[in-house]
Amino acid sequence: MRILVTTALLLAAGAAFAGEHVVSQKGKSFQPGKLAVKQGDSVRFVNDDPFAHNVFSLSDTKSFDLGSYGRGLSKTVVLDKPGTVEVECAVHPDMKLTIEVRK
Ligand SMILES: [Cu+2]
Repeated sequence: MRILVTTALLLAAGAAFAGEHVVSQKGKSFQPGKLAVKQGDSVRFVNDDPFAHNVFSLSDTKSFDLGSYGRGLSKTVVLDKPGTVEVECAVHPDMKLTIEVRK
């Protein structure tokens, strides 16, 4: 499910086939809560709540920590390996997102 492909990002990155997906953090949940992307795609996490969220994953497929940031801000991660990535928020333990990265 490809949410959004930003032409400007593709031009800037020089990666003709990589897509960008956008996940919103709203109402203390990731929206959508499940996402399928292609290997090499990026996911941008936008904080649409009036308080800070965190984004991290301890998955073998992709381990990362984007830190905590407030309303209106976003950070991006590139998913360069196929597999399953479980994304969480350190501030709100109930927030979970599963990303399936396909070859
Ligand atoms: Cu949160």
